[in-house]
This record gives sequence, C-alpha cells and structure tokens, in this order.
Amino acid sequence: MAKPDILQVGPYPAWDEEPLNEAFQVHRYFDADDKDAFLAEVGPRIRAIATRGDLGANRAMIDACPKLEVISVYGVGFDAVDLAACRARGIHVTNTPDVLTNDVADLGVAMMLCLARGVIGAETWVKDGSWVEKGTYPLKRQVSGRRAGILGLGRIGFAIAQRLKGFDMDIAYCGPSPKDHAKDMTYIADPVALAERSDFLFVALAASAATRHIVGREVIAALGADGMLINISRASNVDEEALLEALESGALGSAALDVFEGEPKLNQRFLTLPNVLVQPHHGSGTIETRKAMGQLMRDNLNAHFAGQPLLTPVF
Ligand code: 8YV
Repeated sequence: MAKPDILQVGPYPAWDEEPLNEAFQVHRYFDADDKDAFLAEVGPRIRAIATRGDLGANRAMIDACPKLEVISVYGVGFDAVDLAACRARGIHVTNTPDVLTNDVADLGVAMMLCLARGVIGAETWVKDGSWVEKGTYPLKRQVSGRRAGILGLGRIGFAIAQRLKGFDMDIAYCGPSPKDHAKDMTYIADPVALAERSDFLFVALAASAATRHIVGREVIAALGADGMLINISRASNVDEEALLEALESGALGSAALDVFEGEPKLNQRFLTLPNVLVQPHHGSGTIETRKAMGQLMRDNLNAHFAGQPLLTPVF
C-alpha cells in the first residue's frame, strides 16, 4: 500500500526523521526554497501535517492541502495552528501533552534561580578574573520563602508550583476558577492582583487570542521594581513593548524569558539589558523528552492512518 503523503513543517532530531520516512512519504516544507510553489505542487497529495509547537500550521498551508485529515503537533502548544480552519474542515489536531511537563517546569524554576542569584554573571566574575581583581561578587536576591505567582495552573503551572514548595515559597495562582487539587495555594482571579502579591510571577498559560498580552502594562507595573517575570509559555501572552520599557526604566526588576515575538530573531533590546535572562525556547529541550514527544507525534499519525482513536487529540 502506498505510504500516506505528509507535510513536515520543520526539522526534527534524526531519531524522528528515520521512522517518519519509513511510515510516510515525507515532503519537507522547510527545505523548499520557494515555499508557495512547493505547497502548490505537493499540497493536493498531503493527508497529514507534522509540525512543531513553535511552527504550527497557518491557513495558507492548510488551504493548500485539500485532502488534509490530521495535523500532529510536536509540542503541547497548538496556538500556532489555525484551529478555526481545521474545525471548519473537520481536520483533527493532536499535540504532545504530559511528556514535557516536568522539563518545562524544571527550566522555569532554573531560570528563576539563575537570574535571582546571578549565576551567569557570577560565572563570568570567576572566569574573567573579577573575583581576584575586585573581590566578592555583588549580592543578589533570595528565592526561598518568598512569594510566587503562577498565571495558569494547568499541568505545567502545577508542576512549577510543586517544585516551588520545595523552596518554602508562598504560592498563589490565577486562572478561570479555583482548582480542587490546589487547596494549599491562594487563588486570585485577577492577574494584576496576583502580580501585586508576587515576587516571582510565572507565565504558564496556554496561549490563545483570549490570553494575548494578558501580561500587559498593568500586570507589569503591579509586579514592580522588585519583581521578576518568568515566561516559559508563549511570547504572545506578554506585551513585549511594555515589558521592554519597564525593564529599561527599572519599573520591573527583571525577566527570565524562554520565548520571544518573532523568535529566533528576538528584539535586540533584550540582549543589552543586564536584568534579563534569555533562553532559546528550549523548555522541552532534553533528549529524553524530545524522544517522547517525537514518539507521541508519530503515534498520533500512525493511529489516525490505522483508523484507531487518536492518543492525545486536541479535537
Ligand atoms: C516546541 C513548545 O514544540 O511544547 C510546546 O508547545 O513550544 C515546544 O516544545 C519546541 O519548540 C519543539 O520544537
């Protein structure tokens, strides 16, 4: 039987490419010089799109594939997929939840610790001889026992909270409603009020049109000159211009960011700020988790073409 034709939007690690090529006729969108011409040529044959959380699938791509049945996202976030276009045509969408929760939470907490304690600057202090020449490293800020806010207590937000409990932090969270499994944390419905009572504010929300710029001028001002923003979700959840202005003026203490508008080409203003820790969108970036994500992304495709129920459907 002929292998189903699939469109691969971005590269995967080698251990995913091989099994993908074995099971499917793979058309590599990211390798094409003229993307429109490529889509016009292969689109009519495509039955599935294999994409990534950071790349998604836009309407033009979906429209170019009239036989499209399923989009399998390698990532938990599916905000970059045009869901309305999929719903309108009955195209299934799958993602890779759970397998990456711990890694993303680990990185969020690591970023907080790293920035609060000045770990990167401290290493430079040793390596460039400042320790010998100038003496002790400037004092940084305490983490243990302080107040944390979590915007979005989903799987990842909850995993962050579990870790923060190990630092004896006073934890509050914000979301549509209080959660039964979070009775030992304070529920605050309003993001501005959450930011006001937080030293460290984690953004762990699934992004959508409704959450766009939820961390805006008011939330940033409420977090204040002593506060730290940690974003391991999506750039669209934060008003980047407001964030940059507040970081530059000192109205916000600091920010640890794994995601950026237009990434990987982020706003260069972030690069010169001493109160910012930047990371290359690698919350799920461990060998173990990426292998599990790749497996689940393929398992969803295989289930679809075998007529089996999807393992982790979005719809
Ligand atoms: C990306 C992510 O999929 O899970 C998500 O939503 O954004 C990431 O895990 C990653 O960029 C993979 O390329």
